[in-house]
Amino acid sequence: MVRGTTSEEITPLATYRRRQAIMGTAAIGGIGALVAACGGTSAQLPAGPTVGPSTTWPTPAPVPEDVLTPIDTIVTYNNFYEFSTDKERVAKVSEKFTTSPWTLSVGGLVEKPRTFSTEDLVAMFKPEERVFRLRCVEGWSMVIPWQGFPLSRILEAVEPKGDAKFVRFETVKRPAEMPGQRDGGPYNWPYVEGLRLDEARNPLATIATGLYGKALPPQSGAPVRLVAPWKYGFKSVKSIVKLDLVAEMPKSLWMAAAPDEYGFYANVNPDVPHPRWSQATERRLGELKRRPTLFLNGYADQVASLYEGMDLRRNF
Ligand SMILES: Nc1nc2c(c(=O)[nH]1)N[C@H]1C(S)=C(S)[C@@H](COP(=O)(O)O)O[C@H]1N2
Ligand SMILES: [Mo]
Repeated sequence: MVRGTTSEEITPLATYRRRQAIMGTAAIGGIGALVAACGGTSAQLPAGPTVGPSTTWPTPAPVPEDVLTPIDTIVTYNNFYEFSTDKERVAKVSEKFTTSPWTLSVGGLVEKPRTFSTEDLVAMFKPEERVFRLRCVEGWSMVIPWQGFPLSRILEAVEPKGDAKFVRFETVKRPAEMPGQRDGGPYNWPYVEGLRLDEARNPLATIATGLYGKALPPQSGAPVRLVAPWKYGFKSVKSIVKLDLVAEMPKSLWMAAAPDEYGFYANVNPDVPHPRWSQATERRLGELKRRPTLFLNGYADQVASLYEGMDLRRNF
């Protein structure tokens, strides 16, 4: 059962925006307090100030039909297999996960390899709020107000070399704290994901450090994760410690575990069924009726040009 789905708990986007406009950062503190109040979500790191939309990070405005998913739902219904395959247990199992100190090492085919602390990332790249839809390959979706910045800012700082063609992301490997990494099973830890370099430079490719105005709680991928809203959720790798520029397409954990079901691109596409189910519709958490899934999760204007000439029919 998904909690936090009664209509009173749902904040329409317009109301949320209005509250923010009226109360300024106080509203953010108030919303953040909600995160802390619901057990196991206390965040150790400040996300830094949320500032208004910037012209240097062009992203589409959220559509008015999108209603923000309540924070209780976002932080109690999670896919994070390192902790548990039970979505409603991830928050509890990840409660004591050490997210500070934390570093993200960026290297591989770059001129200026560099290790950033979470504090460096926040200070250098100044997270802003962006609302994106998240569509899981399993057929459910949410609408989440993230704090983040474009991944391209990190890339600019390290200066990819000419032969760099892909970005490879790696989640922390810490079996002592992550029971899912001790369980054996079909997964070859750490969780690895990747983007083509031009996808990684698209303004929608976001590095998130917070949600609802508060630092990410562990279950949401603290302290730093990818958000690639036009792709199925599994591409949005959590708790990243390593980012490498590479020449060859990285093999993701899911490509290794189930190559017939999960590919590299994993672009949201209602016309390409998963081998075991249709992708034509989705259940927006908090809604009763399924809704149609949108091509590229509704972000075609921003990202369709990346795939010109590609056969998207096998693009699962
Ligand atoms: N390291 C890691 N990242 C991960 C996952 C995971 O199991 N491990 N699950 C993915 C999947 S399948 C989804 S749908 C999203 C879920 O993000 P959320 O729990 O914040 O909604 O995280 C993705 N990132
Ligand atoms: Mo997912």
